[in-house]
Amino acid sequence: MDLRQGIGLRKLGKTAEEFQQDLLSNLYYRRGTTVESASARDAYETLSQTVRDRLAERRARTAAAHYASNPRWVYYLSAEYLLGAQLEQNLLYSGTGEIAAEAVKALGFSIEDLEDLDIEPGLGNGGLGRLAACLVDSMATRDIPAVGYGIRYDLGIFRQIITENGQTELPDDWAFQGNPWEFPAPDDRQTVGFYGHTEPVPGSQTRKVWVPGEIVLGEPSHMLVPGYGTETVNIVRLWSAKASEASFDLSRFSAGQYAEAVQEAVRAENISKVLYPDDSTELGRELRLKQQYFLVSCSLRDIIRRFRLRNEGWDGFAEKTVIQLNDTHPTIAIAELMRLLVDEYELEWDRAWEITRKTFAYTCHTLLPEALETWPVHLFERLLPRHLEIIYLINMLFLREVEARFPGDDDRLRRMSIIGEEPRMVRMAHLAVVGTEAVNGVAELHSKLLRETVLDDFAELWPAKFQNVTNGISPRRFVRIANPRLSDLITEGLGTDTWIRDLERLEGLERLADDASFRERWQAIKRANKVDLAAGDPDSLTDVMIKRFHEYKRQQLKVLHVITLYHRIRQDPGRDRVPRTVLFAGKAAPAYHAAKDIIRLIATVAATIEKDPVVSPYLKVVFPSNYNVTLAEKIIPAADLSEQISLAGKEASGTGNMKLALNGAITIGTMDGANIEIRARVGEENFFLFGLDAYEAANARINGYFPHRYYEHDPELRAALDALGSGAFGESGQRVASSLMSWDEYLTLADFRSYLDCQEQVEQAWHDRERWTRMSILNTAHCGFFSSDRTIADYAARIWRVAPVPVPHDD
Ligand code: B1N
Repeated sequence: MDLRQGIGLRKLGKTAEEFQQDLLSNLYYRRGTTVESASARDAYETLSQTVRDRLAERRARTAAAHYASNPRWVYYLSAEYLLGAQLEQNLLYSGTGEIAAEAVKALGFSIEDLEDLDIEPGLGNGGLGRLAACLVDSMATRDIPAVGYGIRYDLGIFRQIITENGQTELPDDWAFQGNPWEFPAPDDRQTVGFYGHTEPVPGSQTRKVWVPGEIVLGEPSHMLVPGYGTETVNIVRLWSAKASEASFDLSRFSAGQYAEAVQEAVRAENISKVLYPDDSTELGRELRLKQQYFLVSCSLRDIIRRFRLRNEGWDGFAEKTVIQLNDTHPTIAIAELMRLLVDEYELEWDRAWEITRKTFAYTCHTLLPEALETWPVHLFERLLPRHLEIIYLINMLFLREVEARFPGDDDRLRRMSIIGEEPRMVRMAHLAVVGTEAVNGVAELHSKLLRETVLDDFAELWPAKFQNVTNGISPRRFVRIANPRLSDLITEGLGTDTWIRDLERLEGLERLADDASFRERWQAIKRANKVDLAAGDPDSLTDVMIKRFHEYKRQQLKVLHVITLYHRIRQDPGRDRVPRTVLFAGKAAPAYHAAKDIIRLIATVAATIEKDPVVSPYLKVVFPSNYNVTLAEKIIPAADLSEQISLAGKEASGTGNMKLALNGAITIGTMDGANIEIRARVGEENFFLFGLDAYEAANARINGYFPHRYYEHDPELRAALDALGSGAFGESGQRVASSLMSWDEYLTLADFRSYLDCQEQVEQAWHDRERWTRMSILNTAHCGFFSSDRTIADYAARIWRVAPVPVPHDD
């Protein structure tokens, strides 16, 4: 199928000469400059356009194939996307890497120089946002008709600078110089209402008219999401808030009141101004609820518009549409679809409810109580008055259902209600469970704990609704792009590169773990990656902990380990030791003071060790600034040891654990999240396990947990905490110590000894480098399951019930 034939459009060429021609043409006619005066920026923009054009052609064919087959669609709603840098990915996915390099060279630049100008859109916080990006990648790779919807924040996750004083935050104006990967689509703009009041509709029990008090426009633009090794190119559609023309107050402007004249417009556009920089916590702020509703309102209207292109009426809607809610952030969509169907399209309530419930599915990403979103009823009532009425009605009918199943069980009604009492709150997770067809957790343990704890009443009522879909990661970005050396060796070893699309094929590496020359090359690649990273001695054990800073993840446990190593070296300087480079990277929410104290403490410990000539030959602590997808791609290939040391039962899944294991790092970890599944696959002899399990951890307080006891009974722990308490590592260190000694919410001290003993085993294994390298190869070989392609196959088969729609080739 060649869409261009009908309109006589020239086909974009596959040769280096043709690519070069297009590059020059873009340089002259779109960029408006010449070869002689082209800057690196000109070259970057022009190269990006030239690559983008090749994907745009595939995008047009994809859209045509989707239109022709009128398929069932997946719509992924997420407040966050961490897509990563686009240029290298799009060169790979369009197969233009080599010809592009040649063409760019002729302009006097190298691809690597231009890749440095390719800024990643940091439209997310951490794992949840990056998961969304991996899933859209895999949906395209699996030819699933899908659109990802999100918010185009002007300012992404803050830029972090680490100094001896800890973290400072700067705004991330990521698109300051433009974003060549984006297609604005102002024609598809939507209108969103907020505030106001509702009015009854005469003769109707359920219909209402909502008269909003504020109107904001949502303007979409999209980024292309190509599949790997297939023709499909899907999109992620991101909404920007724009003030309507009417919000500019011309009369005030004319009277010289310039600030007042634009006040309303500024307020409207603030909706998509900045990403909330919190992760795994909930910040009950009005602007955040506004963002959520803005995303949902724009996206649902767009989904309905798209449905109407090929379908009439509402009968087919739930058959043609599945909307996946990425955590509770877009859950207001359930009330919004009801509002659209009942109020605007005048469907009967029961029919609307049947359609709504069939359309949505919900993924929960946490167990932490502080991350379960709730909104004060009074805030909801003011901002979204009609939605609150709809939620009340949904709740009443739902509680009737519960009452029928469990008559007289008032306590159960209270527990399950969508509205919590004292203070009155809307519980978004309850709305998400009630209004969807399927609910899933993100790793086996997490899904089980959801059923047994936070959502137990719901699991009892609707057992079939609850499922597990273990997370995964894109093998393209986190192996092929991040680690080209290892990728080439794997391809050579397996005799094929099909593993990039079919990651379970990595199993074929198992037999190569016994091949001494293969092991030698494997080890040499790890070393070369460490040289590239330039974080420390490439022959030292590179021990990495890269993730958001949160007390439940227990960076503080790692710090206690580092301080203990420091003490041991000082006490016995002559002994032969395993040299280690401990690398921390990650951001803390700006208002999360305890996490920022831990960052500052690490910076102080790093400086103290650096200055100490006795210790520094064996131990180095590094903390590069501004951890993001781009930096992760540099660190992960260089890691020997992967720290996954959260308190069991707290990390829903983790995905960094998968990225590191797939790149041959060996995990030291607890029985938490997906660690358990990694260990089951790589084998217990290839995984360093320590600590309490989730049930032991949950029972610890019940049985009486006194952190002081551990302090008293463990001299090394005592020495570390005393050093912190003394102020030797600054005031942050004192605060960290006092928090650990007084309450220790995440049982750090309880797991200290087990963790230290386990680190001794790590060093034993490291001494035997042949053994270590074997373990490393086997980690990669057995982690193929953690491809997000498998995750998507699971969602497609068990939750979405969608089939792929192949896009025909161009010749
Ligand atoms: O989602 C990831 C998991 O791998 C991690 O274990 C989990 O911690 C993470 C509120 C969150 N859960 N909840 C959030 C993010 C932002 C926000 O404002 C909560 N992130 C996770 C992918 O499943």
